[in-house]
Amino acid sequence: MEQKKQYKRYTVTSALPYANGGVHIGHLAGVYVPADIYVRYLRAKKREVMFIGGSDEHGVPITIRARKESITPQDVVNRYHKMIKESFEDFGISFDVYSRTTSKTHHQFAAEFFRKLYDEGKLTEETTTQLYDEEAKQFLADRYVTGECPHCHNQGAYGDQCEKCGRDLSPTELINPKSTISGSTPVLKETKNWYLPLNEYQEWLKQWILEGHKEWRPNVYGQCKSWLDMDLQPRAMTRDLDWGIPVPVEGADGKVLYVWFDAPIGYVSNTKELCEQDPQRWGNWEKWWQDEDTRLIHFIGKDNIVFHCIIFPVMMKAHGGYIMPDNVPANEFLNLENDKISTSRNWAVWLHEYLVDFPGKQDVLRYVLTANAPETKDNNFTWKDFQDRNNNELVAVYGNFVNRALQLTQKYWGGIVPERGELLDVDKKAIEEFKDVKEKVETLLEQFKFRDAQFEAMNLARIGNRYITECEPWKVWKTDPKRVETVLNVCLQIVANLSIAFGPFLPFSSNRLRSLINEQNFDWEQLGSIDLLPAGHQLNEPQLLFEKIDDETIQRQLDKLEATRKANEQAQWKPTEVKDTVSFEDFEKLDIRVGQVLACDRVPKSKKLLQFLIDDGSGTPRTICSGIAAFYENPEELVGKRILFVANFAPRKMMGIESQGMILSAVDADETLSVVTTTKDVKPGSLVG
Ligand code: B3M
Ligand code: ZN
Repeated sequence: MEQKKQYKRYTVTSALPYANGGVHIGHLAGVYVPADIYVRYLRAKKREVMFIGGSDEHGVPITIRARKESITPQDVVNRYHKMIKESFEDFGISFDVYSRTTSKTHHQFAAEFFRKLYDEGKLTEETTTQLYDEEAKQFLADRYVTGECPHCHNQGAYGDQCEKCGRDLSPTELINPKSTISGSTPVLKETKNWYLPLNEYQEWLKQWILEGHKEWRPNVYGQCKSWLDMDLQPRAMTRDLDWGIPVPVEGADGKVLYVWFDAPIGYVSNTKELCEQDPQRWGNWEKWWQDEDTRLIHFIGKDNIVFHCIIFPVMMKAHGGYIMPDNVPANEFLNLENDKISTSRNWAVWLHEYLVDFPGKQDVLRYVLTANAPETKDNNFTWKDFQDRNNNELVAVYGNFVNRALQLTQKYWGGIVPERGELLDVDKKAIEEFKDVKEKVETLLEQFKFRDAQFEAMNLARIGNRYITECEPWKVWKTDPKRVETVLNVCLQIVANLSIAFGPFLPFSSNRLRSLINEQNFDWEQLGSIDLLPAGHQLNEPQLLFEKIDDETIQRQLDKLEATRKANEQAQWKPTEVKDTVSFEDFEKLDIRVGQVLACDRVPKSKKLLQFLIDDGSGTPRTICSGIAAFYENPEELVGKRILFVANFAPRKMMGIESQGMILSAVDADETLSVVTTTKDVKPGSLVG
């Protein structure tokens, strides 16, 4: 739907990532690339816009990581704030401000915000019982309590969730709860906290969102509706914790503001910080947050919808004076090779690692993540798709067209833009086709349809490719050089248009393209024009805009993920449960012996079987077949080894060979097998027991 109102300026926020890890492709695809495309577009349209980012540096996960590494939470956030900020810069995420919630400005601002709500009686006080660690002398955040899940009896469930059965829990539901800080059993203790009575705002929220914002993305609107169809409950805005912003109220020692209270206020305090740094340029912060002529847009991932559409708006409404978000274009999730991206399992493509492996290829990733953006449903990133989109779209369509146009101009006219003569139908058709690219891209961007918008930009290159292929200037050159002048002139106009159209999406490539055509000063409004490069204009030496990515490079990434998967399997592996008790007599019925391998070969025509010839001490070698061929590439390596085998199984035929017993093997965590050997050179035939 069209936006309803003419706004004077735009405040664009993107979720503040937790400073307890790096950023990966999921972050970029979900939030930062679309937000960046949008603000680059707004700037190109000469709209007044502020793009706000920053690190979220409070919350329990940060304290847990600090404890694990025996450093302070401040150390943790210092490390990751720097790293995250650099990654964003590297990928051209063009924040006007990127600050942090541990800044002084923020602490003060958030505390004042809370204090105002408190003073005006907008918060309710409630005393509840919470788990308390008497040894560590502190209340325990949900994540600091583990115990047995009451549903599936997983022993390692957390106080907020059981990762095995996926159910949400509260820490008091756990069977046998333990504090992860001291290991002691927590006790229940009363504590007082301050709550935001969301229930009092339910009707207002329904009106504002369900009636007023039917144009929001269906996933966002739907999530809001399902919240608002239930009765909203008051929600605690303070926590018993020692990391965060101290609650600015008498008698609240040892309590901090809830991280989801202070984090969104971070958008505002970061604005204030920027305004104070450069008031000339930005004016005062109020104009960005409290002026009805400002359009507020939040870019977030779907797990943050309730905080940005319900809780933060209620906070701002309760405070008074603030504008409400006009849209919250939240994305769904991006998976990686069909598996959920996970920081703890290291199942991710980290931006800092990507740049080491693909230096200078930021735009390739930006392109692929937008082409495959999880706008309406969860989507999947695969390295194969990454390679295909690079090779078949960026290289074969965009890069190839630009290269042909520049190379031919170089070859025939020394890189000088030729005159455009009389236009034939084929020229007119191409020009007609790309004229409405501007309107298409704009309409789609205004609707937050970044995928489709980028597709339209690429369409310009497709038009160019079709046109140049149809006109075949390299053939016509011999017979009609005048005609070639016209064709190349049109091609070069399309090339120049591409540098404008792709500007918001692929900023690095657009800059390079502009230096190749030796013209930096295009205006977005010129998009669609056929007079961007005047005849006689000198271009620079042609260079490739994109390069192919080969199979080995992709294979290396797949191998890296495979190694991660293996490592995870190993880390998660637990021995199976011990079987039912058996008597010694039962055990004694088994005749297990030591044998020495005399020969070991693959059984012809079988992928599975190895044929062992064993010295079992009897003087007659024994043949045993074993289905472990997959685990021994060179079966000969087993020759000479002392192994264990069951000697009293009835013989049975396998692939026509009579097998007399069974070789004992151990099953490893990844289900690979290893033949069991002895630690001393025991005589073949010796009993095992
Ligand atoms: N740090 C959660 C997240 O990174 C949170 C966002 C805060 S936005 C104010 O998903
Ligand atoms: Zn469970």
